[in-house]
Amino acid sequence: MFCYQCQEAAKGKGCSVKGVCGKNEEVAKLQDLLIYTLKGVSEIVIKGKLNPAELGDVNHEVLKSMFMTITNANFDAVAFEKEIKKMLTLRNNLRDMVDAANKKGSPNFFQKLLGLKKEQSGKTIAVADLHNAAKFEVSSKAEMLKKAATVGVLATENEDVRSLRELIIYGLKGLAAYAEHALNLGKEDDTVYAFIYEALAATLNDTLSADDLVALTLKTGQFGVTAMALLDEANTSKYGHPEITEVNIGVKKNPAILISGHDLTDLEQLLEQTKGTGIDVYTHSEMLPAHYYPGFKKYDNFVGNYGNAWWKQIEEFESFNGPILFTTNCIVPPKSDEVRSRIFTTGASGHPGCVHIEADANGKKDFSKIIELAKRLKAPTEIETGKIVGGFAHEQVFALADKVVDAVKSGAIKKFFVMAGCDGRMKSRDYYTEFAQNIPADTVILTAGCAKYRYNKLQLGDIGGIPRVLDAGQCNDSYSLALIALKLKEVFELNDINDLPIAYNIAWYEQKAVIVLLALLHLGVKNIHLGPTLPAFLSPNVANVLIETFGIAGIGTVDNDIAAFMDAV
Ligand code: FS2
Ligand code: SF4
Repeated sequence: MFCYQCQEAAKGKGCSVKGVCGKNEEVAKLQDLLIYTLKGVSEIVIKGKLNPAELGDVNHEVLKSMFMTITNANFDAVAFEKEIKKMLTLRNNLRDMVDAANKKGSPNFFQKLLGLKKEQSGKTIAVADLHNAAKFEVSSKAEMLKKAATVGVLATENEDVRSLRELIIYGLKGLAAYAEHALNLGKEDDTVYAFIYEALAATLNDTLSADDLVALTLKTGQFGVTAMALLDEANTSKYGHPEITEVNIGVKKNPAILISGHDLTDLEQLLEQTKGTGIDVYTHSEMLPAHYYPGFKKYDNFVGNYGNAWWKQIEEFESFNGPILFTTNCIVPPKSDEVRSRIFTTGASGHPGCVHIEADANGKKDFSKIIELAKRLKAPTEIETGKIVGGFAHEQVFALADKVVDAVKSGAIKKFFVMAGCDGRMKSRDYYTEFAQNIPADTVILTAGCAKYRYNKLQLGDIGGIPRVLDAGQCNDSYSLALIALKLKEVFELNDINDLPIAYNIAWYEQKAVIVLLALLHLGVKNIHLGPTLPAFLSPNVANVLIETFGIAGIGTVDNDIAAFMDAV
């Protein structure tokens, strides 16, 4: 195996024996083969000139497949085996579709007479001309693993081409995750599917230059913005705009279910099914921002947030005592059978030994098994008390715009720090807590994603009633932070988003942070600092392009970085 898609890649280079995340060799290889299959599907769509608007099931399954390969989403080899088979069937159906269209559209007698080529007469691809990704066949797991060993990341020999291809693929994985959440709420955009096919197919194309791939990387960022906007629209049209909300971090006396991950439709269904049962529901990690939506406030049993960022779950799930439902990443493989027996997965997530709950044809999920188990288990053990405040997504901040603008004009707020992204278990991430503690008192942190847990429980106070940590929501709500920046640019009548008193010090871990980064680059944001380490998948040359073109930098010491940020603009 070889995997270097996340920030914890072994020795800063890549995991080659077992993932630091817990992913084993078999799952890593099956993930590689699934991605390869998706590239083949994409080539057929592109070369066969198929219309993504007519490919419903294929589009949806591509999103799910991509999402399954995101770090910490799915550790279940059986689920990958099934998904590869499903995608191969869909791929072969597409090929047959193009073949049939070819036959129908072959030049007729008159076209031949006029010298028209096949390309001018219809959808034309000969199976023989397709890339192996669009043609290979495997029927057993052993064959899958054998094939996978030849098609992984290292199959691309040139390290710069490999780096750019993987940067695009990781961005697409994040994009697919956001598009899948939007889809679950009934919102989709065919241009997003069209781009996924274009970009995946391009990663098979050996004739593309590094410049072509850099352009495609930026286009990935453009569609990242489209997907985040789509999800924002899906979430807010269904559940209302997030508003300032205090969330309880202590516990109540009832038995309870903990819900983790990012999917709000899963949460809604769980709340509907637990209503009136005497079972409370707590959010975990990236699900915390659900409390900010008006649409969830009507549920009396939606009582608080339990624990911290994903990587602390080994201890925190022990003390939660009740069942846990993962709607997406980030799963840490449980250490005990007892905890494993309390973990349920759904959607793209999965783990061997944990019950997986599938949706029916209408997207409905039956969570009764989780509820029954909760009734038999103890209430959560309290691990902390108090409240945290959040809900500063775009509309809420726009409502406070006058106050914010006055504070900037009067000098009460000197700078904003965008500290969105992910948290992780590396000790070096203490940097972010220290950074938050040490930035001047006249600065404000804008956050989103699970990165917030490094400082959202510090008592950093407020500036004239504006809290010094403004949490917009989940990692995808980084979109809100971009809208806020664009709004401030408009209010202050600036030509360049980089002239605002906003500094970007982003923590990354998995591939959703990659799409957030690419989206910010597409929006013209420069001088983003990325930590705690730069991605292992950036070759020195590709890293240089990012440094020279966009001013991307790593992190240094807290004191030096704060001094440099405060000196800039
Ligand atoms: Fe955090 Fe994990 Fe949000 Fe990532 S809980 S690192 O999934 O996407 O962020
Ligand atoms: Fe290693 Fe990260 Fe890949 Fe897991 S996802 S195998 S930790 S690089």
